[in-house]
Amino acid sequence: ITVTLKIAKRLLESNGEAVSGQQLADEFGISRTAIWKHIKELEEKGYDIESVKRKGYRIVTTPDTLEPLGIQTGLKTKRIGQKIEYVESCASTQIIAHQLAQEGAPDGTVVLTETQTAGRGRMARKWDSAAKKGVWMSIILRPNVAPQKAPQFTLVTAVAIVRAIEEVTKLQPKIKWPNDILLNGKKCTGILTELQSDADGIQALIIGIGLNVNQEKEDFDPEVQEIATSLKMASGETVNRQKLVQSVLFYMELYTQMYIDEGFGMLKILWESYSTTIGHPVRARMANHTLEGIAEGITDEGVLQLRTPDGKLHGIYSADIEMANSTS
Ligand code: BTX
Repeated sequence: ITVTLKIAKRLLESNGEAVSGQQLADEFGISRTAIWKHIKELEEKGYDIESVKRKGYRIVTTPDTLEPLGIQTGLKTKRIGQKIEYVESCASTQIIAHQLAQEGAPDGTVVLTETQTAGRGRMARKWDSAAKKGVWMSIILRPNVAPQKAPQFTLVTAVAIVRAIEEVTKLQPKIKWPNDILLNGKKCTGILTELQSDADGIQALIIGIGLNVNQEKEDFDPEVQEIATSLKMASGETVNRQKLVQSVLFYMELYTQMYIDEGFGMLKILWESYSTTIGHPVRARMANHTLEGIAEGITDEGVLQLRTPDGKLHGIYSADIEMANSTS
């Protein structure tokens, strides 16, 4: 990173205390005038820096970007996010992450962008990714688990995101099986888990997360305006995307490690506690038939258990779920 960014990092790590120009000059081995020029450069980049007389410089706010410096300062993880690939714009962070994984990127590598021109959902659906209003991110994990354990990472990711949203805002999101996170019944987050595997097992999991943060209704594509929401629309407050990413990465590290070490048990309980589906009558639309019944729970494999009125229990692997008002 450049000297300018190193100075920003130094100021951010002083926990709100001002650092004098002389001290910075000594530490970086350059003149006070040179320090002042770097400070001006940071201000041009969008940093709000206060210069306190006789005390020095203090960063009041950082620019609203997802650049690694802002994310990594104050990041409480050991693995996830230690390496961040940031691009201002791209087709899809999934494409970049797949490429990096193939080139050997380490476990925990994160790809972040401000906007995607070809963001994707499951089954080649489109993911609307408004510029600078959301978090468009892919995480590369290299867990030493069997390929059939991969689908649960989507459920574990959903729990991590709900916890992060709860921590950073006052909102209480719900999870709709398998991978939607909802606020007031509308979708605020999508998760897409993809796999690179060979005869030896999982080479890499590429977990794509699309989190609507500060959009207004009109920032969404017209075709999703009625079904999508953002944290700002639901809470009425602008949300700091850096803090949100830090929190998501923290819970991702905590819960994916818990899943790898201890299995799905505890996480299943957490997942079910956040779910809108479990305990309710639902309609599951599958490729060529529809089933209605009560969603009783999920199995350790993440399969939805649906009991139809004739008493039979069905395992649902893939479907679109709607809440049904009655099971008759
Ligand atoms: P999904 O298939 O469950 O959901 C896709 C559907 O969601 C779309 O067909 C559309 O109806 C709706 N939709 C599209 N955009 C939005 C939006 N911004 N908010 C709410 N609803 C929307 C979900 O797939 C998985 C999405 C993963 C997105 C991330 S972003 C970073 C990474 N890169 C990438 O290309 N995809 C992932």
